[in-house]
Amino acid sequence: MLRPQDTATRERKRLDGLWQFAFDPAGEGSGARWFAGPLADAREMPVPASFNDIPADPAARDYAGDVWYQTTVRVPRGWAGRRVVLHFESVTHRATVWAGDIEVASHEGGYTPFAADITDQVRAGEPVRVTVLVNNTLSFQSIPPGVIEDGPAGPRQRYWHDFFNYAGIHRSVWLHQTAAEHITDITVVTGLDGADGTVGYTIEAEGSARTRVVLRDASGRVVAEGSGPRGELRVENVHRWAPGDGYLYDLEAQLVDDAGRVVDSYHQSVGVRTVKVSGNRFLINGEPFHFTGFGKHEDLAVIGKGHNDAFMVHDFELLDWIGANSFRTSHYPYAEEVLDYADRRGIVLIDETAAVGLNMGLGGGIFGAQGYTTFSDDTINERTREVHAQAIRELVARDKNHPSVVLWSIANEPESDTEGAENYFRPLFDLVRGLDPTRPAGFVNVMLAPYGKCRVSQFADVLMLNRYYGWYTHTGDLAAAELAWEQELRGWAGENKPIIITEYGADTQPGLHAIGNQPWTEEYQVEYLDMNHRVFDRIDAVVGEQVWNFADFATTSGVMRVGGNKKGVFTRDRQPKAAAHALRRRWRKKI
Ligand code: GCB
Repeated sequence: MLRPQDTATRERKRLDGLWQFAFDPAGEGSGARWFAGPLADAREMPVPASFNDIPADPAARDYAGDVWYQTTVRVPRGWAGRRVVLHFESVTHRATVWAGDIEVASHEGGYTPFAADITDQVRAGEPVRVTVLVNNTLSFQSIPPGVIEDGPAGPRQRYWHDFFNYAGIHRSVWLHQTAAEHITDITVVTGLDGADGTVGYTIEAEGSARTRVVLRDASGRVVAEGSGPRGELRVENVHRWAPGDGYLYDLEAQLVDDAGRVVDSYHQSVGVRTVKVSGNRFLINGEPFHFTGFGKHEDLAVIGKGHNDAFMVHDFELLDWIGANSFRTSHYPYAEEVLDYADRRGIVLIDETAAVGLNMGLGGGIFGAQGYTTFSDDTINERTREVHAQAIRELVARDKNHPSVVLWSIANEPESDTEGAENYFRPLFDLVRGLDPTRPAGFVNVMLAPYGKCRVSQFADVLMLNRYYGWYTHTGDLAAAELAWEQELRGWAGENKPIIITEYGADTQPGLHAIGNQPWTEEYQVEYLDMNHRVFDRIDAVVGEQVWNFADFATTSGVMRVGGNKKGVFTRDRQPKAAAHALRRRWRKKI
């Protein structure tokens, strides 16, 4: 699905701002037709933002169920005769949308876009009421999963992932218009041929107009042209997209009618680069690449998972400051602004689905409900796998053209040491490979399925490991942790695949100090990271190190969490802990 753009033929209007909002704990709004008029007893709620932390009310924070958002927008006068579309970049976790009294869309999955053609529901120059029913509950058939448990004080939402279940309209909402004949999708695949580059393209469209493409360099000079819905362009002496050098070309796709008029125009940025796994090397443009960076979160005080440009730009400045060349979009697809910005900044991404917490053995009662079997007819089952498959399809469809994305992660820390896991994941790996044969794919392995026990890593091109030796095991004993960690890693290194350590980290309370070996102190976080780095540096197959986490973030409450997860190298408001300076010394030396 193409993101709305302003082009020579298209216009868009952003609907962000304060919307009307109401909780619907009884789930009565649909039956009572709340969409058919102004929401009763509504309060104002910012879009984009999570609703949870906006009211000063613990019940709002922990709310599970239906909530309603509503706004009224005037369709611009000049849009008469045009195709009008309502586009949501993300609504967490599911949504039903009405334009006026008519239901126009529903969508499952909290982190990918969806749209509705509302041409028949609107008139140019007239207002239209837009109502969105948002539901944030997690079940065994949602991605991520969860369960509502009945307790003595009423139902409670539980889940197996270690970040707060923020919900709401998290990203921008657009009204946009195109011609009836319009481009519906663009796919680009780039290659290198000596000093030249190739840009394969496929343009999908509604209607019978001819397709034309023009490729311009960053200065606007035309470097190649083509016609027809698919083809390959050649760029002499190409300026490659590379880590640290986010050079982008602009591919303009046009639909041209019989009279030679351009009826649709869409701009797709293109970074010309290749990605390949060869033995235990991860190659970008044929060169071995070593990932430095973090697992991150979309997580901010007050606005929760709402996208915020100021924090995005600041976070990328901090990545640059610390010498990070990459991050993982743990544990869900991030806002498209972030992907676009990573393209322009030359930051390398591991792009992850929201399949986190498919592991009922994790957490020892700390993160969520216990006593379930992960894969079974009553828990994570075939229906869940179909929801998961759809999440993979929507992720690849959304992000396939980003040069920054070099690796798909189809799940974080699922159960992976059982036959059920093997059967669950085999078709999902087939799916992701079929959708995108140009990028490697993997999943993130958990320490409960160590080397020798994991039955899913056989499907992965790259081994992504999360390990907490010296934190969750061997706590406070870094010497023993170092031995155990090296021993396990040497096993994985025998697989002849690249290994990226996608998580290693220690909770750290900023300002807490001690001479040595005291978990939670700033010194311990530094010593813990140093120990890990000694291990990595001894093992050739390790091609990446991404610390958990970039910044402190919100979680459910629990005895292991002090005001959230404190494994950040930066605090939640982006102040460096001692570890940030230590990482900077290592990563800025260009390992
Ligand atoms: C993990 C998870 C991550 C948690 C982290 C932790 O393995 O992937 O979501 O936040 O551990 O800090 O426990």
